[in-house]
Amino acid sequence: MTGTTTTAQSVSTLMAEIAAIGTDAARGGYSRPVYSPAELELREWFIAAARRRSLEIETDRNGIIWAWWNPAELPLTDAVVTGSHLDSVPGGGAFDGPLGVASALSAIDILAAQDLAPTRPLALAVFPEEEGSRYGLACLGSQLLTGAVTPERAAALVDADGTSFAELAARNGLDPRHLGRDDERLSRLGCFVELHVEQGRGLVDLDTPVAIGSSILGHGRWRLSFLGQGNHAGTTLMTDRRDPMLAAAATVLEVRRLGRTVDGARATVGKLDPVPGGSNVIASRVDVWLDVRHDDDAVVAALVTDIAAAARERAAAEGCSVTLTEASMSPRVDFDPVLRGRLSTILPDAPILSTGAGHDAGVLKEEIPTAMLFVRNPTGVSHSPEEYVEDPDADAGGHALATVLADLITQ
Ligand code: HGY
Ligand code: MN
Ligand code: MN
Ligand code: MN
Repeated sequence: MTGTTTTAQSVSTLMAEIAAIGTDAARGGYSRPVYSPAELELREWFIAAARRRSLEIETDRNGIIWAWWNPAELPLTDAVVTGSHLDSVPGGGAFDGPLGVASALSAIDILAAQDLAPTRPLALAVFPEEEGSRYGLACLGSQLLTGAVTPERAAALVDADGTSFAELAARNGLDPRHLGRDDERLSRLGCFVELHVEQGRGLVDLDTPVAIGSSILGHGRWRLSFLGQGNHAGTTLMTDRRDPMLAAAATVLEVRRLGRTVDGARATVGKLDPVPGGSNVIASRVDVWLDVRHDDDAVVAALVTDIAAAARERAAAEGCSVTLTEASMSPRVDFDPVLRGRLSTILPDAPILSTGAGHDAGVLKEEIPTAMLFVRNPTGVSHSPEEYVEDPDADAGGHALATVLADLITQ
């Protein structure tokens, strides 16, 4: 037996422990924005579970939690890392993020019960603000770690309440002056394998519980701000208006039309914010958040250009103006072919699937070999309360992850 002092827990048991944390009665599903009470409660849950497993726990300068399983007391280099995120989208599902964290804990229990002779340390990592729901920038924690996002850019991000990330980070024990690329931390890492709920129907159609990831679509987020003339809904004649809501609404329809003209493209407006937002007020401004994805980054860029041109036309038609601001752009990611090949050898029955969802594994790929495992979601729905994983599949995912980790830490 190597290194644990707790009874082994299955993934489904661990997931049941957090099922009540961050439920959103108004929207349905879960709302666990980064550093919200719900996400902080999940962090505490993770830390307590890691402590019960005698893991060495530390939170780094960017708020990433690292829990080390290193029974052979090896030097902290060339580590095998697994984990995911605990924050969610508003009204999201139970599994997007937490399944990868629970699977990592359960995998440790499986490894600890085996007579392994690790030659590499193992770390569980929990990355903050993967969804970018609070600050609009996806994978903020892992992007700070690698330097893909500068501390200046992160510190200046402001949430809907006007709280900057610097302020929020300081409130949660971080020093905003020390955010950013962490070469010492990165020097310890050897490879990263993230387990995640599948956010689609691939495994349902293939009738199998676990897949290996091949690639992540290129994906970005932009804000279109339509500017018009705010005014009174009752005293302003229809002919006297410069209503940005109309320009925004027409552009949303254009996003769908243009998105449909490109094979394999995903173009979405999921958030629209009129200012000031009174029901008896003609808006002065309407912000529209655009999400565009495709497995060819050039196609993403071309589609955004076309959408921006359509937005300018629709704005001009309403006597309004529009500005386009890029919030984030993550290029297409192909996971490390050698590591992916190794996972295929270890899990020969696991099919290979690409994903349209971004992940911290996509960010870390710039620094170390990364791979992903996906677990069957019978609804095929994600970023919504209907997201689901059946217990046997959750447990199968935990065992598959443990099999992969056992191989990698003893290589
Ligand atoms: O939006 C995404 O692709 C991921 O869920 N953060
Ligand atoms: Mn996720
Ligand atoms: Mn997500
Ligand atoms: Mn992720």
